[in-house]
Amino acid sequence: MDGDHTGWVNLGIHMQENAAEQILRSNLSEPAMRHAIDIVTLGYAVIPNVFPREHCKEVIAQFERFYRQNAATFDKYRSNRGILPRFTNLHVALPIMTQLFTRNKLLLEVQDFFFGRPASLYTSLYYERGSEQPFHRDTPVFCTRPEYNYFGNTLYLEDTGDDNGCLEVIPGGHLAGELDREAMATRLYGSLDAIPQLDEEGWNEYQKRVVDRCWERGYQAKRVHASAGDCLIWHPQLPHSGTSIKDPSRTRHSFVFHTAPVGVRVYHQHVFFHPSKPFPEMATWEQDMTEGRAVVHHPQGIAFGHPAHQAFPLDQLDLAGLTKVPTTRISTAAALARITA
Ligand SMILES: O=C(O)CCC(=O)C(=O)O
Repeated sequence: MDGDHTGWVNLGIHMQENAAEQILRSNLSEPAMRHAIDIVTLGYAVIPNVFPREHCKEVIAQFERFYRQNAATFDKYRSNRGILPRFTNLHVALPIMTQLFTRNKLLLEVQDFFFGRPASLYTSLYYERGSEQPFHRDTPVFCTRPEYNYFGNTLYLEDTGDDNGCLEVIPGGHLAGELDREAMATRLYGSLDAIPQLDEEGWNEYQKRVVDRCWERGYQAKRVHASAGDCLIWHPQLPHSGTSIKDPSRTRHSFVFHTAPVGVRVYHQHVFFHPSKPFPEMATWEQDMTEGRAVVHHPQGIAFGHPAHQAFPLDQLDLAGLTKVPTTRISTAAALARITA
C-alpha cells in the first residue's frame, strides 16, 4: 500500500489491525482512551464541552466583526438563499480559531498517540451555516504517504440539530475497506499518469461506490446532534455528510479543521488514486509555530471554497480588532527538530 515507504513516519495506529489492543495497553488518560476506542470502532468520537459556551460566543463575535469589516468583499458570494460559501483557512486571519486546535487537549492527546508524533493543523473550513454535503470520505483530498495519516475535526460553536443541519455519519463505514482505485483511475483517465489533482468525476464515482457498499453491508446512517463547545473527530475513512437545513434562517457556526502528523505532506486525488506509487512523505511548506504546535503556513491567505473558489490575500482585508496570537515562522525541518527534540 505504501510503495517505497521510508519509515520516516508510520502507518497510524488507527489504521492498524490491533488498534484497539494498542489503545487499551497505552497510557492514554481514561477519557482519551474512550474517545480513541470510539474512533477505531465507530469511526468517530464526540468530546463534550471542550470549550465553554461563552468562549464559542466570543469566537462567533470575532467572526462577525471580521465579516462586518469586510462585508463589501464577501456579500456578493452569498447564494440566493443567503448562504455564504465555506471559508477555507479562516484561522489564518482569525487566530482565535487556531486556538480551537492548539488548546484542544484531549483531541491532541488522542491524535498524537494515533500518529505516533505531534499532530499539526493543516487546513480548515469555517461554516456559517450547515454544509448540506452528500456522504463522502475526505481521503481523496487529504492523501498522505503512508496513507490515512489525517483526521477531520469539527469544533461546534453553536448547537446543531435537524433545523440548522448537523453532521450525519455512517458508523462503521470506515471499516468497509478500500476500493481498487487504480482500476477506477485507469478507466476514468486512460493512464495512472494522467490523474488530475482534483476531479469531480473521480470524486463522485469513488464516493458513490463507497456509500453503496456501506448500504449493501447494512450500515445505517446516524445524525450527530452536538452542542456548542463539543468537538467531533472523524476517522479519515469515515463516510459523513451534512444534513439539509430545514430552517435557512438558522446559522450553524462551526470550525472544521484537518490535522496530520507534523511535517507530513498532504496530497490530492493524483496521489490517492495511485496508491502503488511512492511520493515524498515530508512537506516542503513552512510552519507557523503557535502555542507549541505546528500550523501549516498558507501564503495565499484565506479563500471561499466550493462553489465560489475565490482567494482573499490577507493584506487586502481589514483585520482590525481581532485577537492576535504570537507565532514564529520556520521550515518544516526546523519544526520537526523543535517538536521531536
Ligand atoms: O459539518 C458538515 O456539515 C459537514 C462537514 C464535512 O463534511 C466536511 O467538511 O468534510
